[in-house]
Amino acid sequence: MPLEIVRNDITKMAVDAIVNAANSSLLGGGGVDGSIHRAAGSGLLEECKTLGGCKTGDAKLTGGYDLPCKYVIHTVGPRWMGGHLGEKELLRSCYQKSLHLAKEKNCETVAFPLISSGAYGYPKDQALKVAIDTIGDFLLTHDMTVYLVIFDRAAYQIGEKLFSAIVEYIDDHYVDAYTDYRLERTRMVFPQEASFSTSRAPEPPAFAAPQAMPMSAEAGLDEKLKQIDESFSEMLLRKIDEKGMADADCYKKANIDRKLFSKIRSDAHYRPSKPTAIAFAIALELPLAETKDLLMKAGFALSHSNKFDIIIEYFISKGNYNIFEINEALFAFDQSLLGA
Ligand code: AR6
Repeated sequence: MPLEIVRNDITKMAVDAIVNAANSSLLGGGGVDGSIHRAAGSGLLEECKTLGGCKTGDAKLTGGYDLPCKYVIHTVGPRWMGGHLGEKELLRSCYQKSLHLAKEKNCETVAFPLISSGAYGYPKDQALKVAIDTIGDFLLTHDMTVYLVIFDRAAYQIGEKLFSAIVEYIDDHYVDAYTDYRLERTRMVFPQEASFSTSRAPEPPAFAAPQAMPMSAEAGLDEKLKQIDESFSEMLLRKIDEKGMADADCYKKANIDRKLFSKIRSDAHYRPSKPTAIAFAIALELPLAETKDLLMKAGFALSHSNKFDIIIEYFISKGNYNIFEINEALFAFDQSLLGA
């Protein structure tokens, strides 16, 4: 998955480069900076001393020393001063400069902490949004796997704040689903009676024992199999063509790795996971009914009995097809992310 949000300690990430939320001296400090220097050993500080510091919004690169990564990219985030002193642009610049440095060094995997969101006081919900938007923009034109590492989710109140509309939507639709489910059960158990009856549920129908298939039925099955419907990959490729999209635009918008896309392209019977199938529906900006058709090709449905599906439905119903924003919401609600 090109952009993945994970919960981890960044010093444990075995990637090509990790990014350090440093200060302009580059000589170490607290927070993630302190942890990175401790885990890397004294060689890192020695190299940092040769760099002549770093401006806010800029980034510099060193080796990884005892860390499991090849490089550390040190960037200096802005201190939060209320949001009117160019903090957002400076924070965007931290991500952009770091990503370009990583690209120059041919890094394929890079992990970022949530820059400025600790000692520098940038509100975490806004810091997360800037991170996701900026990394997302970069990934539209570059192939790389970027991990956004969230350390202290417990202290992290993004769900309610950023997504109150989604909370409301989930509440409404969960209630509907629950009510429908109760009604269904009542109908099943008590077909003609009032719902307070204590009668037992009817037995499920017995299944007939499997029997050997007669020759003519076998021939019929052969015929049927020849008329098999369009597969998931076939429908996907057709829709990409119909939209006049380039393949790369589609898989990037879907947060899907290029290699996986080529696999899907070359295998007409590829069975994607549900988050992958939905990711393509989002990239293609399909309305709800067409999303459901595409999902059905992969053997999935959208229902109102789980949050994941309701969140997807919420974004589609609002016409918001930004996969990174959807993932931000899915992460806030502890759901699987879209892409692969
Ligand atoms: N792995 C991943 N994320 C972490 C880790 C870790 N091991 N430790 C902390 N975080 P901060 P800033 C998260 O304060 O706000 C330093 O003293 C943390 O939860 O490290 O950019 C520097 O020297 C928070 O969300 O960086 C500077 O003086 C995020 O990393 C100043 O702090 C950033 O918190 C920079 O402040």
